Amino acid sequence: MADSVFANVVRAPEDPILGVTVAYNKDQSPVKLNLGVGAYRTEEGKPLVLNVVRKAEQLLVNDPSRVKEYLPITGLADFNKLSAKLILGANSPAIQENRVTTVQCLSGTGSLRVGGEFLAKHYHEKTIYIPLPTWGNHPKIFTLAGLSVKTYRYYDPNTRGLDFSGLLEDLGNAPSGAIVLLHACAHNPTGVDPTSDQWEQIRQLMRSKGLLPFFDSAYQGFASGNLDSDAGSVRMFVADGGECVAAQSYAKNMGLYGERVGALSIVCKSADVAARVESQLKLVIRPMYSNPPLHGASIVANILKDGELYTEWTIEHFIYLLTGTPGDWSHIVKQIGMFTFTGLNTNQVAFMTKEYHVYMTSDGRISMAGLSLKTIPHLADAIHAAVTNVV
Ligand code: PLA
Repeated sequence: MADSVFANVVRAPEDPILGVTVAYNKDQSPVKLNLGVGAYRTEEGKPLVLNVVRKAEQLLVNDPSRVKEYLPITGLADFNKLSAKLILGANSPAIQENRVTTVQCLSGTGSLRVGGEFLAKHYHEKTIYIPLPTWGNHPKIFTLAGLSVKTYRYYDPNTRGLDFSGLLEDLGNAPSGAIVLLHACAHNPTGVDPTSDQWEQIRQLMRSKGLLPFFDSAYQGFASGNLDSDAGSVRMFVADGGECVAAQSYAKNMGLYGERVGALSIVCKSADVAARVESQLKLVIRPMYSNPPLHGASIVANILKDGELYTEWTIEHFIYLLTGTPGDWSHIVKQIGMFTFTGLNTNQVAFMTKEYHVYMTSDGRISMAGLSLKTIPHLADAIHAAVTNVV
């Protein structure tokens, strides 16, 4: 047999986050626990679908007038309008003045990628600053989008809090016009967010240097439990009349992970600019995946536009935020969002996986949403053993 034409393809490593699920799926142990990917689970560790999502889905199924026609390149119009309102606020002047363009994209990741490619093509400064640390996919997304990626200091391991002076110093030294990736709330993986006063100082510094804010909003509702408060950082930057970019994901806050529902909004100075920006976004999207999927966006639109379902969503969502918070380490209580940055090192993580079948990313991040009352003792044992046996 002749060699494969692909014989020189080298094996790539598994993804640092999604690869944890691959390893977990292979484990046969009955006590195994997956705290890798940020996804809500029931007490039994099964994936959780919100009731309100089931209801909205049922409405779609029961409606025979619904067809499977292609969506426009920019996606479902209702979904886009409602998404802009969710992040910018119902009474946002920017929306009223028609100077926001919103396009439906493939969840948060797709929104970041489309936004990145648009900026690489049409924005004058090609450097994007991302926090250190950040979600592991950020540098890959923006590099492949054609931007050059640099970091700014964000987390201080000694205080397990924000390195605010480092952040201000690094953004202060960034070239004017550079793009800055900001986690709108519930920073992943650290769970550390700036206070409103700190956000205000960041805003002033960024505006004074003409730095372009690119918000990643993957956890709206997870930091405070309140959708509006969690969009406060974004709204602060819109209220000053300046421009910004925002990527939204419904993966976590509506539990729509696999439906891949998200939106990219670009807030511009005028309606005329927004229209031209949108025309170029279409040129980015069309050759990439032509147009986005219909089903998930229809679910979101149904929930967001219906008063009753909307209320149900906000309540149901909040209840799941309150499940399982183990440990009494003060940083765990202080850190917010879906994840806890435990401070466990790579060796301790490897030990916990090998000896206790507990799966998490090697940086020590655990997804709190993967825990339940039943599994907390097992995790506590595992952490105790790791901390006492492994340095
Ligand atoms: N932005 C941040 C900060 C994220 O944490 C994630 C997902 C995304 C964007 C993208 O999510 P989406 O494309 O599914 O909308 N982070 C997860 C999953 C939950 C992942 O890595 O893909 C995580 O476990 O970190």
